Amino acid sequence: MTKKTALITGVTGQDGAYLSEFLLKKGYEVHGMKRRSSLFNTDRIDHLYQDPHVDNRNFFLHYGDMTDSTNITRLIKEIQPDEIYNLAAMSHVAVSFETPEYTGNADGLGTLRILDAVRLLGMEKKTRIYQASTSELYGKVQEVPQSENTPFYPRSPYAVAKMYAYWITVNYREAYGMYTCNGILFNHESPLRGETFVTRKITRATSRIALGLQDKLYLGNLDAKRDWGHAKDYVRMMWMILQADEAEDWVIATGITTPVREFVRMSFAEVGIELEFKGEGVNEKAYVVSCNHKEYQIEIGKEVLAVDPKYFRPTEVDLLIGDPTKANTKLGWIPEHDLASLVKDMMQSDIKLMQKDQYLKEGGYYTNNYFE
Ligand code: NDP
Ligand code: GDR
Repeated sequence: MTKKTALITGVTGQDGAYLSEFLLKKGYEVHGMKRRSSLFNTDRIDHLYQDPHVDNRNFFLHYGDMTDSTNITRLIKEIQPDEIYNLAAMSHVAVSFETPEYTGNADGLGTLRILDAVRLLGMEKKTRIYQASTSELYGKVQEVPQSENTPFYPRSPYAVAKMYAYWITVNYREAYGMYTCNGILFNHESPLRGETFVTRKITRATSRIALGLQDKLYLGNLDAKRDWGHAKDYVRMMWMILQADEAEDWVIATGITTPVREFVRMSFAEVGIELEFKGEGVNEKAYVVSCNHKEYQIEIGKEVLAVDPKYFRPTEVDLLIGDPTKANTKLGWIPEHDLASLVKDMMQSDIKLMQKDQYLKEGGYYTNNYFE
């Protein structure tokens, strides 16, 4: 059987890293698009890197940007991918309110650039395209659980850009008979999650507080509810979507929703710390009630969490809960992780990482203190 070739945009991100690993294990030749940056931005994929001077490589990195159609067209022409996974995006909802035009360009028009390059190059029948769509499309609650048939009501520049990307993906399928699919993925997290998304911000801060490196964690809306899964389960589904007989759109979710506050409680419980939440809204705080871990000693009654309104969003998405029935029944997708194993995985990883910081601090070296 001939080796399949995949192009992954956003290869340096959480999903790009897990997907690269997954496809390499399946025997693919994997090409990743990465942006030029003034510092190395390949931490998540460094373990996959292959010296360009050796033979028989199967993992290649190319400079590129979703805002540059000349670059995208040239890459697709050179690589001749069988499958494109379009994961690149300015993916932070709160930041999209600060950079709405750029977000529209990269996340919305960027998707068009990929689709149209494939069409202009006459590769419509060769190349299958996966578009990283999102539960943020549902935005303001219309119905729960949210399925492939739930109407969209985006609530951020990010979600509006992703809505354009969703429909242009559908349109190129219908207009040109291309194999293009949307995976409408609900939140998925992992030890590789970006540090400013709420789950990773919590597991990092919890680890630092347990190790005495940080006093307190500041968060925004503790009432928001999300359907959190593990990124490893979700990248497997991206691949399954492109192997299906017909190009379709799919909801990928666990079907269980949890408030941010509960994610905090579960993370602290992983290091033996029980919390009590008191107060409401901007005055809500969390205090240590007990600590039964011999390694992590923390003062009983200590305030470890407060709300900072600067993390509130101009328009919020209050409740996401997905209905993955179609993916379960038609593609046989069953996630291996639940929320408890996700939190455990993230906490174990962050504790190890922060122990490194602890050694550095003890040695008098600077450790990263940036918590946005
Ligand atoms: P990350 O933020 O971890 O990764 C985003 C990737 O896109 C990074 O590699 C980033 O590069 C790259 N990127 C950003 N802007 C550009 C650009 N202009 N040109 C080229 N590359 C760019 O996101 P995730 O891995 O979590 O998510 C992957 C995709 O799935 C995104 O499109 C996201 O919107 C979507 N999604 C994610 C969900 C989740 O819960 N994780 C749920 C639903 C959808 P760099 O490393 O240089 O910043
Ligand atoms: P989200 O993820 O916006 O759902 O987008 P994020 O983790 O940023 O927020 C989830 C919820 O937590 C609330 N929240 C906070 N969020 C952050 N980042 N920081 C805080 O301090 C904080 N306090 C409370 C938020 O208000 C929100 O309700 C993610 C991204 O990966 C998108 O790219 C993807 O499309 C969606 O998930 C599905």
